[in-house]
Amino acid sequence: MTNLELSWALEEMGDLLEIKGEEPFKVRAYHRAARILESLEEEAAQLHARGELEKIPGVGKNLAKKIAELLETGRSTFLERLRQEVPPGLRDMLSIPGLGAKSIRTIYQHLKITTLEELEQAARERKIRTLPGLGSKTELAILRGVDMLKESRDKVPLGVARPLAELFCRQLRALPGVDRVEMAGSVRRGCPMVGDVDILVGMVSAEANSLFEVIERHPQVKEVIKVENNHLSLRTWTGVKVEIFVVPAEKFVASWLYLTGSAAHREELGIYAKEAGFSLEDAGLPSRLEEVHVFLTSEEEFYSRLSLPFIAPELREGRGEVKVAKEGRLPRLVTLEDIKGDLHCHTRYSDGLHTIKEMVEAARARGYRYLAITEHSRSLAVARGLSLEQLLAQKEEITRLNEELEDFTILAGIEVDILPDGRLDYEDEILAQMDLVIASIHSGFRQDEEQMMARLEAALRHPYVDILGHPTGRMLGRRPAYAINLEKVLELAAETGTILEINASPDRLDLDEVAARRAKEYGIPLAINTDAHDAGRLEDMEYGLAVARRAWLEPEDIVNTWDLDRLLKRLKRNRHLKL
Ligand code: DGT
Ligand code: CA
Ligand code: ZN
Repeated sequence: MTNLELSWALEEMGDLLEIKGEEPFKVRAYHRAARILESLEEEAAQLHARGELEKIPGVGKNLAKKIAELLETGRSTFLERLRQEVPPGLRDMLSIPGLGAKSIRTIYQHLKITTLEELEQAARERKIRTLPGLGSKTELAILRGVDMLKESRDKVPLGVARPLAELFCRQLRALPGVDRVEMAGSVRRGCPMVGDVDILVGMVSAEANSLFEVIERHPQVKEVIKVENNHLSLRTWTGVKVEIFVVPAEKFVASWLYLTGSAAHREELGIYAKEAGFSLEDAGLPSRLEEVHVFLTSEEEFYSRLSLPFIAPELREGRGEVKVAKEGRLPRLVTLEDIKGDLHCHTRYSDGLHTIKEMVEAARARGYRYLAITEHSRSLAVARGLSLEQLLAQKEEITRLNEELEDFTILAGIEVDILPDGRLDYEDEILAQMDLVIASIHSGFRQDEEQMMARLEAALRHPYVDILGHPTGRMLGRRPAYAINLEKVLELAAETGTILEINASPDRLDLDEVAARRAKEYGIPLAINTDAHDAGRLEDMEYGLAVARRAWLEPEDIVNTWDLDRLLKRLKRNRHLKL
C-alpha cells in the first residue's frame, strides 16, 4: 500500500471520527498524519519494515498500529468499524464540495438528518443557515452538491473541476516514477464549463499500470470507465469525468501542447503554418497523442519554431489569436499579481461568515492593498440585509479599523438592491456617504425586457452607482440571464461611466468572457470581484481572472489592478476631484 492510499484511509478515519463527535485534537491528529504521509519522501512500507513508523512526524503509537495493519493486510478493522457506525447517508455527504465533516456533524446533531434527501429538503427550507457556524453559502453548496451527486451531467463548472484537477495533480506528483504532472484541455484554458478534466503525467520510470492501480482506489473515484495502455478514464462521486494520460517524460511538452488544445486553435495554427510553409508536426505539435516524435523543452520553443510569440492557454480558442500573435499585437494578459484588491465581499453583518477583521487579514495575506466591504441592503431580508443603523455602525467600525491599519485601506461600500421599480434600496444621502456603491438585482427576476431595462437604466444613470454587480444575473447551469438587452447595457455603462463587474464566484462568472471582451471595445472599465461570503472564497479571484484572460483583458482594463488613489478618483462620487 502506497503512502497516498494510507493518507486517504487516515483522512477518512478523521472525517468519520469528526462526524461521530470525537475530540477535535484527536480528529486533527488523523488529518495531520494524512497530510504528512501524502508528501513523505520515503515509502511508509520501508519504514515499517525497519520498525520506524513512529519516526514519521505526527505518528504516535496508536496511529502506527493502524498504519501497520493497513500495510500488512491492506485493510483496517478500525476504519471498517467506523464505516459501520456512521450512517451511509452522512458518509455520502462528505462528497459534497464545500461541506466538511464538521458541518455534517452540526447538521446531524441539530436536525437529526441522515440521508441526502433530508439534507436537500432542509436546505430548501432554509434550515441550514440557522445552525451555528453555517450560513447561506453552505446551504447553496448543499443544493448544488446534492444535484451533482444525483446526476452526472454533460458539463461541470470550472469551480468544481479545477479544485478536483489540482487535487489529482498534487497526489499524482507524489507517486514514484512521476516526473511532471499538469492539467490540460479546457480546464487549463480556463473554460467556465468543462466536459472533462484532462491530466497529463510524464514518467521517468515504472509502468502506467502501477500508477493507475493506485488512482483507481482514490476515495473520490466512483467508477473506472476505461483503462487502456497509457490512458485511464474515470468518474468521480461528484459526476466529473477525469482523463489521465501517461507519457514518457521526454514527450511531455509536445503531448501537453496537443492535449491543451483547443481543436480550433490547432486549426488556426494549421492554416498559418501551411501559408508559411511549415508543418505543425515537424514543429512539434503531433496530430495524435501517440505520434509524438519531436522533443520540446517548452511550449515557447514550439511557438518560436513557428516564428510566433508564446500564446497563453486561455487565448487558444481559434478566435484570431494566431494572426494577432503574428502581428505582434497579443495582449499582456492580466494576472493575479496585478490584482491590488477586491471590491465586493460580505461579512457577518449580512450573510457572510467572517468579521471585517478576518476578511481584511485574508485580503492582506493575498498581498492586496485594499478591500471593499459591500453588504446587502435592507430589502434583501433573506440575506440579512443591513438596516440603516447597522450600515452606519459598520461604517464607523471601518473608520476605526482603518486608523489601525498601515498600507491597507478598507472601503466602506454597499451592495444596494435595485428595487423592482428601479429605485435603490437606500436614500441618496446615505449612498453619498459610502466609499463605493455596487448596485445589483436580487429580486423580480421574471420582469420582461422593457421593465428590466428601465430598472437597469435608472441604476446606471444614478449618480452614486459606481459598479453594476453581476450584470446579467445568470447562474451557471441553473438560471439564465435576466431579460436584458446586453448591448444597450454596455452603451449605457459607457455613457454613464459605470464600472461593470466580472463576478468571480464560480457559479456566476458574470459578465462572461464574450460580454467582457465587448465591454473593453466600448472602453468600459471592469472590476473582477469575488463576492466572497467567507475569507476562503477570496480565492475565487482566479475564476474571474480566467474570464478576464479569455476576454483578452489587460491590467489597464481592470480597475482593481489600479492604485487606490486612481481607483477612488475614477468613482462617480469623486468625479469632481478629477475636474
Ligand atoms: P471539454 O469538452 O471541455 O473537455 O474540452 P477539451 O478542449 O478539454 O476537449 P477534450 O477533453 O475532448 O480533449 C482535450 C484536448 O485534446 C483538446 O482540447 C485537443 C485535443 N484533442 C482531443 N481530441 C482531438 C482530436 O480529435 N483532434 C485534435 N486536433 N485534437 C484533439
Ligand atoms: Ca477536457
Ligand atoms: Zn449580489
